[in-house]
Amino acid sequence: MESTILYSIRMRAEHLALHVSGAEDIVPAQGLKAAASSYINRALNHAPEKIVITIEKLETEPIRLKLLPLVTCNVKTVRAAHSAVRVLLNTLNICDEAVDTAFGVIFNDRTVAGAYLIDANSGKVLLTNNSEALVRVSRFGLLNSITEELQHYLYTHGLTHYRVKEALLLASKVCSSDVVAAELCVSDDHEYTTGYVASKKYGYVRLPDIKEPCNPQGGRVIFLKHEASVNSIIKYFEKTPVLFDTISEMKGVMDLDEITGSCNS
Ligand code: WAQ
Ligand code: MG
Repeated sequence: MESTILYSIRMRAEHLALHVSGAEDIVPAQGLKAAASSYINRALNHAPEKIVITIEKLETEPIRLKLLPLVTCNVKTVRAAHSAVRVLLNTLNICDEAVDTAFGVIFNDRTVAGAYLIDANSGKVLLTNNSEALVRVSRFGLLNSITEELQHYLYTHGLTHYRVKEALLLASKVCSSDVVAAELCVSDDHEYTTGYVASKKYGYVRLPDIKEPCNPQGGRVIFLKHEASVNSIIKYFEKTPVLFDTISEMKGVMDLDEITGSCNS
């Protein structure tokens, strides 16, 4: 693997000038065709007017990282899921104002194509050059030799949707930064009602029923421990290539207090 030339391959598709599908990976040259073809198939499910595939040779070796452990929190209603979000975020030292700001930017009718950065202590949406610091997390992929193993673990827990794998990778890159307290995600897909709270401490915690079906609202928020390094953290999220080469524990369904309790030692 040492001297293999690697490429970042990214797809985005648009329908009525809105982003409707996206995907990305880091692969060697011989993996590009298969990746491009699967991305085109995926994009075609969204009746796109435009599909953009970008392929770029990586100029630096990707950092090798471990995926977050995964667990599904036992919540049965939207109300219970939202309360679990608050408990998880509060135990990660994210203040109630920050949780309120996050719910406000996620559950509204404005669709954006990136994640908001919110200060965990003040609850303020962070700004760069006087505009909201929306960040598009990019340049991450899964080492080919562990792709099947990860698929196997996910399938064992009934997690067959491609969204799970991709969100786990994205969240694992986000939480690898020491200035990140947590990430909160709600899909903007009408029918996809599972979201997550990810953090170094609790891993990737899936929350089924984070919204009602037929709700097109959604979004992502990254909570930062302190404001100082917004520009460098954006650069890390957007540009630094990260390749995941190790899988962490994949657990089944657990109660919230087991999840928080098991890590509170
Ligand atoms: N970087 C930053 N923000 C993004 C990115 C990105 N690369 N891609 C999407 N977003 C933001 C954007 O605001 C979307 O509106 C929002 O996230 C949701 O994106 O069962 O499907 O692609 O474990 O709809 C998570 C749960 C599914 C999976 C996430 O998100 C599971 C999902 P979506
Ligand atoms: Mg979506």
